Amino acid sequence: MRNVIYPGSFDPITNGHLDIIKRTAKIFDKVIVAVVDNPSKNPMFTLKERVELIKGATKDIKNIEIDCFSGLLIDYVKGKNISVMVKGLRAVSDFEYEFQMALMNKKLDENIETLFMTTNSKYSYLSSSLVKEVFRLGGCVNELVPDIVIEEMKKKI
Ligand code: COD
Repeated sequence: MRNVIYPGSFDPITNGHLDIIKRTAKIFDKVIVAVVDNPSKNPMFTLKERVELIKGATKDIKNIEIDCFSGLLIDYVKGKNISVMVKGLRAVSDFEYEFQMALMNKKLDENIETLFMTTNSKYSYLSSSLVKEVFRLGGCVNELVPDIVIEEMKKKI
């Protein structure tokens, strides 16, 4: 069975994340979406809320599991006995950051591979931070995040 881990903050999940999840789920037997516990980043949504939003947005995908982790990603991946993780790439700026993390993770454990999946061009400009900023300032984010995310953001603001 080929399983893959898709790690991130997902604060909140966007249609860009969802697109990567759906395409990855077609390639692997199971996708584990791993939500990082990063309270120092002062997220809009708690860890539990982010997990619930992903569950809601992916309920039609059969081969998916939602989990969370803290500490080093590589330790989490190793603990799951999985050897592949997938990251999304939007632009050169993503590449520089992701490439650095991939090499560091490789240094920490040479048996774990990072695969990169390019963004869907529809979502190449999309990030959780921009969605939150636009929403806070009253802009429309209807086609950028799942409906349940909009409902929950309304409660926060
Ligand atoms: N289209 C395609 N891909 C996208 C899009 C989009 N529109 N938006 C985001 N993505 C990709 C990102 O490039 C990323 O790969 C993934 O989706 C998740 O994105 P985010 O923004 O939710 O999550 P990040 O980038 O904040 O997550 C970073 C990690 C949690 C992976 C990282 O901080 C981490 O590994 N933390 C654990 C501590 C650790 O091990 N540190 C050492 C690393 S070497």
